[in-house]
Amino acid sequence: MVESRNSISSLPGMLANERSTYLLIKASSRLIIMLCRKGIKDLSPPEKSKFVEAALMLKNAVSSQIPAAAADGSISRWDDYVWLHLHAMHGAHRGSAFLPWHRELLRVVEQDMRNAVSDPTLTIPYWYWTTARSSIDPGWPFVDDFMGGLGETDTLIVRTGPFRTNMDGTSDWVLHIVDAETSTSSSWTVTTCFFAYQKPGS
Ligand SMILES: [Cu+2]
Repeated sequence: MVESRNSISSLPGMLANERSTYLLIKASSRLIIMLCRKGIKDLSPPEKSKFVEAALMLKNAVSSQIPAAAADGSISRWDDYVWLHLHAMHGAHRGSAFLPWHRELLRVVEQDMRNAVSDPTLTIPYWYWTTARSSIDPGWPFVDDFMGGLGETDTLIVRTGPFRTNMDGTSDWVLHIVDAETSTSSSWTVTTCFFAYQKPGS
């Protein structure tokens, strides 16, 4: 039974910030706190920057933990997930496993992101893509303080935002795991799909 829905800030001493909403669920005699993921438009600027920080931490500061992924070039935990997604492509897509497989993947990624920034309330936001379809919508993810812009028209290389590739080639989001089958185009970074496997060229 759902008891209430409120800001976590009203639970002093438990999870002391206002970043997420929660559901307080009564199961038998226990109260369970279930964090609720938000739409992008409902994220505050600090929430956006914390999410970006967590992604960059997994990409650059937390080492790969899957030996087979490391053997394929993964150097970080984020690379691990890109590798995992790429190698699960046929089993995790176009079938009944699609939803549960991705749900579990995101749950694990989300927990890793929380650990990376020591924030147990961080949640992966939603993109309501059926309504947030252009930059005039506050839920549009491809902005410079979140996923970055759409990228160059011809190369698709992202040039703005925290995941950009600079004109001199430097970047905080260097691609290490690539899809050999579709390697002709430029990079799809997180700006294209949160867990899209990535193509070389950035
Ligand atoms: Cu997938």
